[in-house]
Amino acid sequence: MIINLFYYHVANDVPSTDSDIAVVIDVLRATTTISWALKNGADSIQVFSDLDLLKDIASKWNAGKGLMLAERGGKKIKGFDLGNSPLSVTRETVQGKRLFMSTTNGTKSLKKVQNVEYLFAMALPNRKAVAERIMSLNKENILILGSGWEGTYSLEDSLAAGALASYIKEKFNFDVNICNDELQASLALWNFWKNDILKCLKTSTHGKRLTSLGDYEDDFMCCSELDCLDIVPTQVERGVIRAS
Ligand code: 3SL
Repeated sequence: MIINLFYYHVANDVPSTDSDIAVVIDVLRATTTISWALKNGADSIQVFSDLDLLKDIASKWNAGKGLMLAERGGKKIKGFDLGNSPLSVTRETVQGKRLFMSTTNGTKSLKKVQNVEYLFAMALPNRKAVAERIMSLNKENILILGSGWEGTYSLEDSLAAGALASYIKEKFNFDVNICNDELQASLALWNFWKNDILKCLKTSTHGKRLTSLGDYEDDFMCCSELDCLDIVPTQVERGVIRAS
């Protein structure tokens, strides 16, 4: 079987969304937070670009069964229950709840590919779990989409795209086509940084941005852990993600 892998840095780079599968990555930190929230028993995550719409929909949800999570520029937004730290989505806080979520870049990428038949959110902690799920589907065309920062390239999402492609190439008996230069470069990036993921995250522009905002050491540790989660965040209806 042939597998065609494409990687795009940000939503606006995606030429068409007619792939069989889309995998959205936002290492720092949206897809890491989504993966940990689901691991910790969140019922589901509903993603929004628009904050007013988010508030409106959340206000109609069962009282006590929803949480509003929003970040802009790396900071939690006033009036929301949570920001976008994977450390904040503890079992105690999120179990059984729907998270209404909007972030600067990650949720935009999720919206961009929401019409693809199979849509997954991936971060470094669930790279292996997502790779195994997508390979089990026996589909030919896989689009990997990073989130970047306000329309520009990000090192950490490209690192994770390379990590995913590398796993697929090494572990499965398929003919894997690396279909664009973005993904070739990501594979090279992964080979360069794979033994010091934490340093790569801290070296990235967004890593530096977070560092300038405060103490994000534990967030960096959490976001740089590889293959420690068995959760596959899967879109089950447009904009709604559940663990599978
Ligand atoms: O841009 C995003 O979607 C966020 O993940 C950014 S932050 O890590 O929460 O600052």
